[in-house]
Amino acid sequence: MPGTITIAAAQMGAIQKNDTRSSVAQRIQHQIEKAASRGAQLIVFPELCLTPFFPRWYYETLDEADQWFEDQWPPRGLEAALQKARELNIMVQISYAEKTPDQHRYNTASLIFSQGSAIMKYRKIHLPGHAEYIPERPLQHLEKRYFEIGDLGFPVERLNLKNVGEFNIGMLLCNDRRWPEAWRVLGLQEVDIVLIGYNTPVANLDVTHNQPPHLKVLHSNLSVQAGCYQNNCFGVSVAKAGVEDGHAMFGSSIIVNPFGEIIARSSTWNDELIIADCDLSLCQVNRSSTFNFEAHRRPEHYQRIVEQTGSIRPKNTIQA
Ligand code: ING
Repeated sequence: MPGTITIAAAQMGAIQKNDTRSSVAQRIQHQIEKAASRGAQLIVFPELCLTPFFPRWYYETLDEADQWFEDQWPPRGLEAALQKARELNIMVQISYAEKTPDQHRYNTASLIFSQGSAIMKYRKIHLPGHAEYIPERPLQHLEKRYFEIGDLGFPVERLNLKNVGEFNIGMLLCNDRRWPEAWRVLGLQEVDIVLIGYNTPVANLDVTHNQPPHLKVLHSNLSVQAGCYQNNCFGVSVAKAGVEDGHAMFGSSIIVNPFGEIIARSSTWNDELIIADCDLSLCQVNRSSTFNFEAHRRPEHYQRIVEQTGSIRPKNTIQA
């Protein structure tokens, strides 16, 4: 039975278009050092933690957008911060725009183990927004233009960590957290901890409905709390917040336990570290009762979930 792992969610404030890589790397290293000094064994950074959320801007060609992509490992300028993490024996998850040697572009998260140089990678599967410029939108959201759909599935790896024991870890990115299917694929692999970075704008992405801002935070928290409760796992959901070049993104970084309870939350839109001791034995409680998948799931009735993409309403109408 695994023990307790201390996890740090390193929320980041805005990264402006003109911020230098060294200034961002210094912020990241500072959070790593602070987390380690507070006993964290794992630190999680937001989606696109090295750059602004550049999919809000339209670039005619991918070459123009490439300025925001990492085409080397470790990412340019991050060597010292990642070396410090190894010295302090803390695992680090960073997320960034990845350009592979064979010219593929992904919205990627990488978990760097504290021992050795091995990493675990996840490439974002649920890409929100659109691929072409839409003039009537208050804000462009061009992830479908710049990124390919992730090609690694939803991996879960089993790690053995000193002073903690063995546990299973998985990753999601931003919009993924809104899709219960993504959580369930991780849950069916007995994931114990799900790491999620996000950049979520306050402004409305939907031009037809003016959604009040408080619902943005509700839906972000709801998605993670439900995902954790229904899949017997902890969630570490980390925002890039603040106003980037005039565009506001909300914070509300949270750490959630397998009962769906928020056990730590941020209260600013700045660089802010939230830390929680996560007792991984709690993942077993509902896994052997309420959400014992083997005992209670009925896949023979779930065909639609895999066979259908869009929704299809009933063909016939009954005079009620
Ligand atoms: N951002 C947002 C997210 O899923 C979004 C996009 C916002 C979709 C609000 C729907 C509603 O949090 C990213 N980067 O996925």
